[in-house]
Amino acid sequence: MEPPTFNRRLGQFRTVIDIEKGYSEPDQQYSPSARTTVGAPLGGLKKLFDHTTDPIVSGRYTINLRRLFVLLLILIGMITLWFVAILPEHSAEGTDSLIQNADGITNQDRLNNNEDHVSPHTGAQDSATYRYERVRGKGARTSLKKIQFKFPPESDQDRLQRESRLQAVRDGFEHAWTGYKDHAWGHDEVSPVSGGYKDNFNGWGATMIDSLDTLVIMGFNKEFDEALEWVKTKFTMTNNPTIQLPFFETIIRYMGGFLGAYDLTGEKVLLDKAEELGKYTLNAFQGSDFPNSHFTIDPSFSGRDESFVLAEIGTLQLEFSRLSKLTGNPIYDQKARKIFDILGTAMPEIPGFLPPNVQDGEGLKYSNFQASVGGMVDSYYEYLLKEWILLDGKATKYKEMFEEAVSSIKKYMVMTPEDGSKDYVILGQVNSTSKTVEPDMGHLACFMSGSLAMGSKYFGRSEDLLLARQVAQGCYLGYHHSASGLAPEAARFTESSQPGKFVTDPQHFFSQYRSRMEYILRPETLESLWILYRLTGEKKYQDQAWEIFQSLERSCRTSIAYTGLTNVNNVHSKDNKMESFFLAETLKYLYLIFSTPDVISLDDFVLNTEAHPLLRT
Ligand code: DMJ
Repeated sequence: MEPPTFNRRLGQFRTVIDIEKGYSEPDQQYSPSARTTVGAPLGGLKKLFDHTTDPIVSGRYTINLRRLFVLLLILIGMITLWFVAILPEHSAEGTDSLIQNADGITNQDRLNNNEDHVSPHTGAQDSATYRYERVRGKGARTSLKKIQFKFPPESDQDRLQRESRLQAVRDGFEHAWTGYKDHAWGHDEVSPVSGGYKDNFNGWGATMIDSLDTLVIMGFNKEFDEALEWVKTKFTMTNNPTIQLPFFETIIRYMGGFLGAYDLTGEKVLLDKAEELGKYTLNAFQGSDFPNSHFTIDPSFSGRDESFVLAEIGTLQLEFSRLSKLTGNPIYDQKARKIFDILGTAMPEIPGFLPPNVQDGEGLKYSNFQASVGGMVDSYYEYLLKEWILLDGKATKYKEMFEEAVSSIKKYMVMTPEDGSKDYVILGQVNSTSKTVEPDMGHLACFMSGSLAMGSKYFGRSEDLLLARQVAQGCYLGYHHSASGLAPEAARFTESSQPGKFVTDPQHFFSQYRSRMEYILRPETLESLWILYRLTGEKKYQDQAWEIFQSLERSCRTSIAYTGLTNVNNVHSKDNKMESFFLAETLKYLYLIFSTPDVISLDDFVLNTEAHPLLRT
């Protein structure tokens, strides 16, 4: 295996694929400091025992007294280091590593956490190396089987094409980041057409925090350090302690952003911020096991919701469980699991499907609702599977809940085109009582292809992989057939007289009169293409992603950054908005689909719904 070399153009290390393992890793020869530190002390010791002119006899060798003194000092130093730094950790491990608290967090976990807290680096080069290794999963531990495709060695031609696409995506991110930096630094969003900014997500710098781990993954180390400095010196959550903050967005963008960036860099301030935020988010739990949709920093201003949006209460589990693992404070993990445990007792009309609005309580019945995997419910289904993965397969109940939902998706939600094509399907909206399904699929629902694909690998459900491919193809066609090359917010089709089938528009694929025509730079289709590529190794998914990237360049790029469109069939309909998830997710998934597969491997990380990678430990 060749040692990795730093590629300045891509801002990252190039590695060579290790055929046996199926992924790339840096060669030890890379580290010059490792080599010198191994060689130098031995050489120094040898010199101490060289013949001298001022001998004290010691067998065959003569020893210089001054050198002997130096040797003794080194030995004393090493013994002190042993007692101060290494021994305490090991003795703690020996005495109570098996003690487990009520929530399954062992003291061994805490020790592992402490490893994470150790300052990872001492200088610029060290931090770059640390981040490089971390992005490639150093420190990940799991007992679940590996699901990524074992990629064979790449041809030169494929590599050149992939790297030029990777570079183009990286340039795109740099363009968006520069626009944010120049026009909106420290604010939530840049306005990509007019310039200026918006503060619509707490005013805490949403784009900054949401982008931290993307900066690390793409090797923008200097830019990351600038953003980190801003977090250290300027970021605050307490400016307005009575303002109502959206729980869901705060968790997925801010807490997820801090945790993802912490897991890739070990920068303790990021964990401190996540923990401080965690403390405030507990204010959302006001006499209920479910969190309110809004919370305040000052708890005396928090109200009490009567009903709860499923996606809002079912999309904190990854963040809260990881926060507990990293801090050793079990409260977050307990809150997260309690919600899923309650939802697991629900008795809906269709097994596995829950309505967009739910109540707090065990064994509740739900009927006559519109079931989908799109807006208001989407990431609840995503987190059932991902929480099971993050908890290393131990929460069997969540796997069962996920599988039950997948079985109902297959039975009630899948709609096929009337023309008989087997290449693609859509996931419609089901009435839970009549069981009728309508050909209406939101862009958000396109994430489901990726979850189906991962579930199929973990649970050996090979037919689910076929469905995942068909769903992704349906989502991709929504892009392929529009004038801008981008898919609408909700693609609606004409109903067929045959149940479970739909009719496509001959010109536009979806019906442009019935659909919600805006595209707000959403990532879900790219997310699924990335997962499918990593699980199957099929280049087709890279090519589709590349087509979408080119559409973004053509239809959404402005002189400042990238903008959404109010109508995907009109490239001039710029909405002057760049959501932070464009940098956190859309460009990240694009970058990852053209990276080597060891970068944020699905076998090392679980990504939260905002694409923040959480290390599996
Ligand atoms: C993101 O904030 C998250 O992916 C969320 O789960 C859904 N909406 C946006 C992206 O579309």
